[in-house]
Amino acid sequence: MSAVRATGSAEPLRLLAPDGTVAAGQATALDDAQLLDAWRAMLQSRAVDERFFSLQRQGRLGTFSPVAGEEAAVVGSAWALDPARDWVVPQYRELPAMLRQGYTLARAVRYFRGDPAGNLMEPGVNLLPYQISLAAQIPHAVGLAWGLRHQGSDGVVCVYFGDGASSEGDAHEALNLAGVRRAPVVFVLKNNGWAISTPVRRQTAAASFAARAEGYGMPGELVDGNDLLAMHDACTRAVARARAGDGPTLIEARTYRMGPHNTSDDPTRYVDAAELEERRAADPVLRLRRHLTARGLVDAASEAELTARLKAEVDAAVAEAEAVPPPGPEAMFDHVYADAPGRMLGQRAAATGEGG
Ligand SMILES: Cc1ncc(C[n+]2csc(CCOP(=O)(O)OP(=O)(O)O)c2C)c(N)n1
Repeated sequence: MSAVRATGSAEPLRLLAPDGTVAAGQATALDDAQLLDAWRAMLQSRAVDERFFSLQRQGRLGTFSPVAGEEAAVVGSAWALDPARDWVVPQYRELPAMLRQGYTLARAVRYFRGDPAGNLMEPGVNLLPYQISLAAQIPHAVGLAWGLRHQGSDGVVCVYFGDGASSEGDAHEALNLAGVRRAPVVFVLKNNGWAISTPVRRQTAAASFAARAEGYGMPGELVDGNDLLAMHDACTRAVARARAGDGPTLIEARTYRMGPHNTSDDPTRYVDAAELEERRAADPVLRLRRHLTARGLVDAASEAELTARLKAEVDAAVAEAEAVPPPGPEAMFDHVYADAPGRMLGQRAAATGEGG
């Protein structure tokens, strides 16, 4: 593990160079099996992005936000958690972290087909559902973490949010409360350069989001979000601190959204083509491939075989989800209130044609 660095350090923590070499004097905390598992998760994410995009174009899936470009930020952080006791609170671009907690691909497909059952977690899956209302998940994460402490658990909550979400009042309130309560939270702010078409320079006048941590009385760390090893290292230290009762950490993962905001977006209208090309060269999958190849852990044949297997798994999950009958209109009203008010019962009756 690298030494704790000062809050507000101007240069992002980097352990894995773009050419795939590890910085001199740094040991890889992830062993070969863990590295290969992280590699599998990153390739799985690419396979899911590709398949879900095409399903949306065929009208078989609703709006979907691809992860492409952010795999190392998501996988590196999630692999620092213990899914048996730690929780993940996602935004909507962190499916690999959700899957590691025990969420299934078939459930994700159901979610994106508009089935509320896609948000049901099996017992023991320490995960909150996708959150579309920006930053609403951040106070939930702090409350969850604070509650875990009251229950005597040493569990840690890892909450994800974007540079856009960081401008919401909820983000400030949650970070402040976590600092005051020393809640065991790892805040992973994925700065991917964009909030739909708003560039990060219009999101903040500050040089880094990590520097905000000081104002909340917690450590902050700026990390190269395209570096699996650096993300894992920073998050491992943050998890250890939180577990030991030393409170929250804010990690800024500096990464890049290589694709569109979602399936309804056309980034060619606002992303400079030269910038995109440059950032695609820093693709986290390419970087990890170089590293694993040099270590003799993967080659073109093993990658092709793994990719084929992952694609088949995605297809099987799609088939499983599509075999479930779609929910009826009553599903819109379930789980909204314990005791639905009269006007909602009236709407339910009108939607389902059950009179009223
Ligand atoms: C409260 C709220 N306001 C606005 C939106 C519309 N909206 C959806 S995604 C998005 C941008 C979010 O950017 P960021 O948090 O950086 O995450 P990213 O999509 O880049 O991963 C906006 C403005 C929303 N979903 N919720």
